[in-house]
Formats: sequence, structure tokens, C-alpha cells
Amino acid sequence: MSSLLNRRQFVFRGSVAAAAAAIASGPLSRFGFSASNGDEVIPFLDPQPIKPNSAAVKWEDLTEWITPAKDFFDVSHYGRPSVDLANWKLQVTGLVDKSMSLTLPQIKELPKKEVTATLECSGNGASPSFMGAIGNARWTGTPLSALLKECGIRPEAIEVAFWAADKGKEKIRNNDYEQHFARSLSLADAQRPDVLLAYEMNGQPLNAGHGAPLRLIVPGWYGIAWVKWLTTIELRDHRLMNRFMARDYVTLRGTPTENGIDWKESSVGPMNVKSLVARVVKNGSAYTISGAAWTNAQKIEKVEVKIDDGPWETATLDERHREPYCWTFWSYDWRDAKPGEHTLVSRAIDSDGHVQPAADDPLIKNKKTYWEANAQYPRRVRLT
Ligand SMILES: Nc1nc2c(c(=O)[nH]1)N[C@H]1C(S)=C(S)[C@@H](COP(=O)(O)O)O[C@H]1N2
Ligand SMILES: [Mo]
Repeated sequence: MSSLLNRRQFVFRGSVAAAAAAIASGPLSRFGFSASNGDEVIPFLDPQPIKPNSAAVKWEDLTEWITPAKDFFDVSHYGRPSVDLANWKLQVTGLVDKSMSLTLPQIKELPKKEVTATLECSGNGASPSFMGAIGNARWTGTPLSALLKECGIRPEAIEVAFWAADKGKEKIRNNDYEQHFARSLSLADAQRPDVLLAYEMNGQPLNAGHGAPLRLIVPGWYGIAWVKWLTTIELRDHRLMNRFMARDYVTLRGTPTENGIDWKESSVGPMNVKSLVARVVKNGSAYTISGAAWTNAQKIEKVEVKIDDGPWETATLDERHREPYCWTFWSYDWRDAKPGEHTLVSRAIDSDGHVQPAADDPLIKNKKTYWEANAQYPRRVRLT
């Protein structure tokens, strides 16, 4: 477990050793595209993104667009709460005409919807040892907007807070207070049709690590917004400002102006465009570079690859799966690859024209906090 994660009180399951063993023995198929006999994975020379636990994306082995639950990272700030599933109910309270208390069977009777979406921790990529905190899954549940409508949203309501079963002590102005995990969304964000209260992941009941029995799905937003182990949905007329909205999970960015740099803090929300070189494969004398790219509500429009000091070259996108909210796999035929050491880097561009920034781009240089680490990530290989 990395020190950054320790510092942030994350709790991961599994062990680094198990993850390291898994890297060594993965399948050798071509990432995202059909596998070929004789594929040989070229190991990276740069510090391996050490998997934080056994459940994490193992980039060199990745072939499945849908991440199985066993490979899906999990993060909990207060450990995993024990939820009494038999007596569990969801409360909908606050500024509604009609408060509700719903059992899981009652929630399952509500309109059903499935959304495929990539979940990325906003800390993913912030250090070389934390690179596998992302996965793509099919989430099934009921649209939040329909339930809110059913309860009747009072005109004074401006936002929706999501309270969870897990809790811990937080120091607030020098005193300790017990706090439940919570995040909120503006009413407009909460009413987006693809925001779900989910009880299934990849067609299976949500497991304990991923928030059983019910979690929030906010496609296109970083993981912090996807509240697990939901207990209460509260409609409010003033904004929730707790650790996860206002103290932690805040990004400080500077924008250069005529009078110097204008520094602003904002709560972590929508995901930023990003990609990663996941693997280099040799087959006979041919080399293929492949990886994944993702963004928020837009589609991935283009991925480019740069080798050493060469020009940016266009990669081929896996058109079978190029949709909003989801990662898209890509690959690039590396022609005339010469023996020796090489640096490989990718950058993604989304349908809104956002370009994944380089590490020395002001967008990254003027980001003074840990979260939302979407800089281009160079990798090194040695060819023989
Ligand atoms: N109740 C609760 N929900 C939570 C968290 C938490 O600590 N408690 N962590 C958040 C963070 S930071 C992330 S990245 C995602 C991770 O979801 P996963 O564990 O299913 O992968 O859950 C989010 N939801
Ligand atoms: Mo996270």
C-alpha cells in the first residue's frame, strides 16, 4: 500500500505481492483487440504501476472492456461497514412532499435501467504506485430522478445529499466529531437521467466492497461521487460542506491572468480526459502499442501516440466500444521499431476538443493538489 494512500486513510484489500504475481502470469493477448499466437509482452522499464491491491486493473493483462468484479478496485475511507441487509431501508427525506422508506425489494420494483460506465478514483495516476484504480462495469438500478419525482421535490430544494452507512471520527476546528460518509449533487446533476441507484454490477448483486445493497452511480464523475452503502437521500435548501465536499477532494488550480495567477479551489466532480499506454506487444517482427482512453460525458474522438521525439501519430480506436462514460481501447502499429530504449506516451482528445495535457502543461503545473491527475504518462521500453 502506498504511503499516499495510508496518509489519506484509504483501506484497500488484498496484497501487493499477490498483484505482482498476477502481472507475471497474465494472458498475452493483444490489448482490446483479438489475441494472436506468439504475442510477447515487452516489459516496461519505468517503475511498474504497483497495483495497490489484488483487485485493480492490471494494465498489461487487460483485454476485457467490462471489468470483472474480482479485478475491480475498491476504496473505503472508513473501512467497510457491516450493513444489516435483512433490515436495511433507504430513507428519502428533507424537502420532499412525501418522505419515503424503501426496502430493497421495493426499490427493485421501481423502473429498471442499466448504464455502462467507467469508475475512476480521482487519485488514480497521482503516483506511479496508484495506477489501477479504474474499472468499467454495467450498473443496474433505478433512475434517481424518477424516485425524486415520486417523492415530490419542494421548490426550496437546491441539492441532494447522499448519506452512507460508513462513519468515522473527523477533526473539525480542533474537536472530534463522528461523521458519516456523504456527498451531494446539485438538483440538476441529481436529475440527470443516467444517475442511478444501483443494486447490481455486471448482472450480479452488488457485493459488500462495492456498496451493497445500494450505491449511487454518477456516470462521467470521479468515484468520490459514487456513494456506496447508501442509507439516506436528503433534499436540502443549503449546501453540504463536509470533508468529502469541501475539505478533502478539493482541487486547487491556478489560471494565469494579467495580474498574476488566479487561484481557485473546487470540489472534485466530472472526470478529465485521460489515456494510458497499457502494453507493448511483439509478434514476430511487428510491435503493437495499446492502451485505454476515457473522459466524462463525451466520447473519445482521437488518441495519439508519440515515440521518442517523433510526431504525434493517430492510434486506431476500438470502435466496438466507443461511447460516452466508458473507456475506449486503442492500438497503434509501431513500424520500423529500432533496437534500444524508447519513450512512449499517449494523449486522448474528446468530442468536446479537450486534449489530455502533458505534465509541463499549465493545466497540470498549476494544479497544486493531488486529485484529478490526468497528465500524459510516458512509459519506457527496451527493444532487442
Ligand atoms: N460510502 C462510501 N462511498 C464511497 C467511498 C467511501 O469511502 N464510502 N469512497 C468513494 C471513492 S473515493 C471511490 S474512488 C469509489 C470507489 O468505488 P469502488 O470501491 O466500488 O471501486 O467509491 C466512492 N464511494
Ligand atoms: Mo476515490
